[in-house]
Amino acid sequence: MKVAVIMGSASDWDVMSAACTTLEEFGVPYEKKVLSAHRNPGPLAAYVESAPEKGCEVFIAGAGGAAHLPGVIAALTTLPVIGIPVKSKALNGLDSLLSIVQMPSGVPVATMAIDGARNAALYAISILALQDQDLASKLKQFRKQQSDKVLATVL
Ligand code: RP5
Repeated sequence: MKVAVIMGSASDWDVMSAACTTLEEFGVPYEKKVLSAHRNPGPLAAYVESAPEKGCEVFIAGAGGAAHLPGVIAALTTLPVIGIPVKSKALNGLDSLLSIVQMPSGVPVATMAIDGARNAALYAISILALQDQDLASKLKQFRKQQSDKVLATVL
């Protein structure tokens, strides 16, 4: 795998699945896992610390509420961590967003929009594309198709 996709609960899957389908679209090998920072701190640490041995180069982590999962992962690795604030029931994801985006200086998490799982995968792909010409070409082609689609719009 190149990317580890971690979510705090199976209830995050409806949002997080978009990251996985996007990675599949680009042929990026990934592994998905449900591991909670507060319910499974030990197994989470073991997973993050062993992921590089399996080829992992980027982490994508999604959580909602007091969403400390991406920050805890970032504390355990120097690999890039991309955080997805999952929309919560009580505060519509504002709690998740602020928990993830406001990382104290020294341990960064690249924070996406609320429920921004597709962009998380695209950002992971941009990182991997720095060292992978095929992936860089696919990404350029994707952007061109996206642009062409807008330009071809007839109202
Ligand atoms: C977080 O709490 C999870 O990431 C999820 O977004 C939220 C609710 O989890 P469940 O109570 O549905 O398991 O840890």
